[in-house]
Amino acid sequence: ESGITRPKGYNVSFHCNPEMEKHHFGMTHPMKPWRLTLSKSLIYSYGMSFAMDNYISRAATYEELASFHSTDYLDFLGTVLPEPVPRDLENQNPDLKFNLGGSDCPLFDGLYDYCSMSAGGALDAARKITANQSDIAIAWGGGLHHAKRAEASGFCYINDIVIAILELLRFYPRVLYVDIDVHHGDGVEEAFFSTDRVMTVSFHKYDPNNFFPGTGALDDNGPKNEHNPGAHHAVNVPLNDGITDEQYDMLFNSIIGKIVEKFRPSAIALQCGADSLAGDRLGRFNLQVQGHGACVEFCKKMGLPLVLFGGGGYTPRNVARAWTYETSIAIGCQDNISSVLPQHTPWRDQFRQDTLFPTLEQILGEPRQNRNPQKRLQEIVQHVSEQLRFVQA
Ligand code: ZLM
Ligand code: CA
Ligand code: ZN
Repeated sequence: ESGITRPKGYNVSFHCNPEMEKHHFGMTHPMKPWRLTLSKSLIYSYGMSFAMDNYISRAATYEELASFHSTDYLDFLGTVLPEPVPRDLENQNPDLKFNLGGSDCPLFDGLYDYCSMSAGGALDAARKITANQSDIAIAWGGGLHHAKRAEASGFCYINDIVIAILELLRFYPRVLYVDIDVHHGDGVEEAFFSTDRVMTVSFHKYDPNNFFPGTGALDDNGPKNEHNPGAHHAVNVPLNDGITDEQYDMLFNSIIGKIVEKFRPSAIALQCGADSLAGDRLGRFNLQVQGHGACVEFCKKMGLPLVLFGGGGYTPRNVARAWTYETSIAIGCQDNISSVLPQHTPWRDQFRQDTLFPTLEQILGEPRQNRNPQKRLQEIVQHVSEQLRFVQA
């Protein structure tokens, strides 16, 4: 009916858990799991489920979570309950265990279930890839890149990406991790700091004193001490406010192209945080749905097994547009879908405009000033090229 057909010999799998989407971080907290429901409903409205294998993902088990996280942390995460009466001055609470319970990482009902479902989807996606049953596996409920082994951070409690990459490493010699969330992918970078089997690349807004998490400078490339094999295997692309589709596309293609050539990964894990889009509540960039999607298209063109994760994204209508367009790219139907949102799309009025590709003017009124001089972007490409001289496949 939708005109979307499944190309023979090319498999995309889609992993989600509707239970995960029902959790709430709190009324005014920027992270809204409901954005996953909005995204899925747009994806389904376009009829894309007929061109993919669709799975309701399991919750990850304790043992699976413990492949990365400490048991002390998991035990605490499994037992903490939200405070019956909201504390005042919660920001100032001096003794947050494992950084849990502050305003970024609040305790809420069903927290452990939410975390294990996010990780379960990511792990299911990775396993579909390693079983050779999918060419691209999608887990929009994952991508929580800040979580550390024994610490919650920046809305992330469990690092589903690290857990999924550890699964990929059981089958593949080398995995490339790419992160287009507007924030630095510090948790994933740190987890693989001492191995040369994972190369991590994050593109992010960098302003150490004013933008979370403050890490990810151009020359932070992995500890260079004591013959660390992971030295030089962290790539950071620090950016300023207002970067455009054209600039991002140039940077992404030239950097990821060079890395794939040199590092020769056997699989790619791509975190598609949608807070790098223009008009995001927390983000600062001027990316449009097309520019964000171009990163997915470029990774797909590398012809390697690919896992797509979600991540940030705080303006739900834009998150839904980006992840819908990116699902269409995974399937390969991006040129055949209408740029007008389907008439029967649930919550259609949430989208404000009826297009999948709103213009910057529609999104922002007037675009944010671009603070990325071309000369600086060239320096970044140059630095990465020089860094890659130390990398051997
Ligand atoms: N304050 N409420 C990105 C993670 C970004 C740390 C400054 C909290 C917020 C933010 C929380 C309702 C990913 C910081 C911020 C105010 C210390 C961040 C609760 C608004 C609210 O209204 C809010 C009471 C909250 C949090 C804004 N927090 C904006 N930016 C960052 C974390 C996660 O996208 O990369 C992946 C999913 N935190 O800047 C503070 C330093 C806490
Ligand atoms: Ca990033
Ligand atoms: Zn983010």
